Amino acid sequence: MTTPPPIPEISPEQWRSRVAAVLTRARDRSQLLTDAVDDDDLVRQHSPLMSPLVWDLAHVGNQEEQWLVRDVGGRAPVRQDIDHLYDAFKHARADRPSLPLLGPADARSYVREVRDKVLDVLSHSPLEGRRLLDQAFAFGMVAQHEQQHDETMLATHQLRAGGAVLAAAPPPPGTSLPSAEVLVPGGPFTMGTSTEPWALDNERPDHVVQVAPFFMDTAAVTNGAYMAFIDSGGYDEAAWWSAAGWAHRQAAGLTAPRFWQREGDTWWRLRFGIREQVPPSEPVVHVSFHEAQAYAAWAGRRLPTEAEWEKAARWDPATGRSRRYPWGDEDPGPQHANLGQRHLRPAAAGAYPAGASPLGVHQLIGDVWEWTSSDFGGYPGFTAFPYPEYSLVFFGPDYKVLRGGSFGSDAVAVRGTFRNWDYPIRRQIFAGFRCARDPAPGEVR
Ligand code: AVJ
Ligand code: FE
Repeated sequence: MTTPPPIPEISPEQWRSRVAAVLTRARDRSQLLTDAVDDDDLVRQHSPLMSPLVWDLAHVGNQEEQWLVRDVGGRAPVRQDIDHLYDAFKHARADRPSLPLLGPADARSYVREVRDKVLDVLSHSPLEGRRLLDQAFAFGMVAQHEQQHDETMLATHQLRAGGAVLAAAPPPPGTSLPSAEVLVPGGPFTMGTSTEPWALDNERPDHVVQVAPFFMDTAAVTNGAYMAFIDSGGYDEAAWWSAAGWAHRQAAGLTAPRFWQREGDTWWRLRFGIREQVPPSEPVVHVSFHEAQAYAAWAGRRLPTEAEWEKAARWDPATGRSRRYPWGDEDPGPQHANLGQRHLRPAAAGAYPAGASPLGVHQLIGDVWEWTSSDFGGYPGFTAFPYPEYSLVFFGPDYKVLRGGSFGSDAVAVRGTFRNWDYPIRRQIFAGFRCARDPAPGEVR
């Protein structure tokens, strides 16, 4: 049961070409997101929840400089003087616009200069002999970091006022699923990983978890289902909400997902500068944990725990083994999941049959991040690596875990074990949810 997924032996040359590919893909995305708007838009703060786009760009370069140029490469600093400006713990997002940040042209040339040095470091690094170097971990970490900020920048685009500047093809259409829910049998499964080369500290180590039998929805909750919750007065009925959720719903005046507007009987939404009718069959997105939890209670269901989510996503009933992804051990391809900002919206249920789990749960990876009922914490045996500010300082009851990635997440930054977290009131992230339930008495032997 604890047999880890097979990780093929990869030569240093193969690691180098893989690293170059993921770093280039991340930079292409960062450039697309920052070249899409003018300089005024780059330095402006589009929401107090977000940094100016030009901060994200230089922050990505500064992290890359610190880990790969200075630490891994042992090279002289490029711009040590600006470290403090791009330290996320020194200045809150709301205060970042008033810092003496690099302007757009300087930020662009800074990240280019850092990247040129990093490609040189990569070509000379033995990629072994230190934990940071083994299996090119530090390079994978930096590529994931840039892609995480690319998703954050996409969220900033969604908050930005003005016309559309991003475009993408629609995702594949939905198909009907044979059932709305499946039974996930009770028993042990292996959660987390000790072998996935670029898994971050909070995904480690692997450990056996007992999960009681439960039913998991085969698809995420749709806009249409969520409209029924609104129409039935769900936002006005305290009984569906937790105490904290209800207090927040009252204080923030929540009445619908973020970016929705009602006109008569029709729901409209703003999506990257386009106003459109809310498509009923797409997964709902831009809801807080509290809204997800209230919907689930209204529906007579509940959110899955993080362990339940991961068992539904990774556990293979044929072997008892946990796989890297719902579809198996292969890296995500376009047939498996809606990832990588290829489409700027979630896909309807059944759009990725090749990505389903062995139990028949669809679209666990991609489309929308899925809120779980679990607080963010360390697995038994957790050790912070390579720095406590990635995960450790966020452990505790303030943050809820989200799983699976969204249409805005890149394949390098999502896995069956990947863990995201945010405050339960946040809605600017591309978050939706799916429901689970306990078996009725006598329903499962
Ligand atoms: C894992 C998405 C919560 O954006 O705060 C980026 C990722 N950490 N830079 C975040 C991260 C440092 C992190 N999340
Ligand atoms: Fe960061």
